[in-house]
Amino acid sequence: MKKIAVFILILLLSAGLVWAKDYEIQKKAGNLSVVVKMDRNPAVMGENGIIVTIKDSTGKEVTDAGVKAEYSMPAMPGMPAMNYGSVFALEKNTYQGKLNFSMSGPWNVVLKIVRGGKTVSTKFSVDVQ
Ligand SMILES: [Cu+2]
Repeated sequence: MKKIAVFILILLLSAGLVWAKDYEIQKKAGNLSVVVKMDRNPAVMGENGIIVTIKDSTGKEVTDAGVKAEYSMPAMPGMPAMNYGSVFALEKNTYQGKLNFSMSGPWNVVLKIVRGGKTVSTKFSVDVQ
């Protein structure tokens, strides 16, 4: 009986590992579709890799944009507001950057996409562990 219980426990644990997903969200910025992936889930203090895929309204990948993130944590007791920026680099049809979180807690991320002189943006929040 004990062996079966241990076996089921191992099964549940390994299934949990398989199911643990990367951080991934889908957003709209203007008429662009944006998929944001982060290499840490949950996000951690220090560097977190972020990969952004952008598609236009016809579903074609956008590779002629300038992409940057502005990320901030609002002021809290004993801590002034913190604001940082990160410029992304185009790599394999995706935009890749790093977010360096200096504190755990909720951060706001604004993704700005500049294309043909027009800027669109989208926001999301990240809970840093
Ligand atoms: Cu803080």
